[in-house]
Amino acid sequence: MEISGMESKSNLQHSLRKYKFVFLGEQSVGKTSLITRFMYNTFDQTYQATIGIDFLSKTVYLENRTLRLQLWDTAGQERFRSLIPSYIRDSSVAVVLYDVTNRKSFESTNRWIDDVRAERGDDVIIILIGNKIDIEDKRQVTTDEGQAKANELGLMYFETSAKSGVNVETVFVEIAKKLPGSETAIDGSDAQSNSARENQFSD
Ligand SMILES: Nc1nc2c(ncn2[C@@H]2O[C@H](COP(=O)(O)OP(=O)(O)O)[C@@H](O)[C@H]2O)c(=O)[nH]1
Ligand SMILES: [Mg+2]
Repeated sequence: MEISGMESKSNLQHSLRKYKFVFLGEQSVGKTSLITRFMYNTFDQTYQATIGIDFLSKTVYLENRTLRLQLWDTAGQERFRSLIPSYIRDSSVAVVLYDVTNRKSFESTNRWIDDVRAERGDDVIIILIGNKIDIEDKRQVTTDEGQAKANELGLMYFETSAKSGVNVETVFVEIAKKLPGSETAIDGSDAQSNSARENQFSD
């Protein structure tokens, strides 16, 4: 459906396509920080544990398209892992993060990628992200290693710093360009327990 400038706000909101993004990866790799950088362009050094799963929404305008992104932040702790498959189930995009200064977090990305493939097969865009590239002197995973894994598994690959903001916008723009048309978009009927929070934070 064509979105015209004359349309009323409620109609416009109704016609927006929604895309569910899930953010996965070990605890402390920077999932919440990356989302916060993208949403509010801020960074908070203090660690705030994500409790379970929560989402925020953001509307983005890109190449004549208006997209509504639903960003699902997950906790990497083992005690929440059993929840993950049900959240992956209707996702359009899975963003799998590791910390470039923590090799173990890089190795554990395979588990998350396997979970996504198990639930979504090829009906999902998977992005591998090496975060915290501002900490160059403690780097344990090279850019080439990250790129090689992404190539092997057929994923998009980026390196970011949620702290400095480098590449964060680029990641979302490049993903948005790859988003398919309505066939795999989430429709408007996603009212659920998190909707109060969505309304609270929507822009
Ligand atoms: N130097 C640096 N620290 C980061 C970066 N991203 C996150 N952090 C820090 O790493 C810790 C964990 O980040 P958080 O976003 O909570 O990780 P999550 O558990 O994956 O959600 C926090 O202290 C953040 O401030 C980054 O790009 N660079
Ligand atoms: Mg978190």
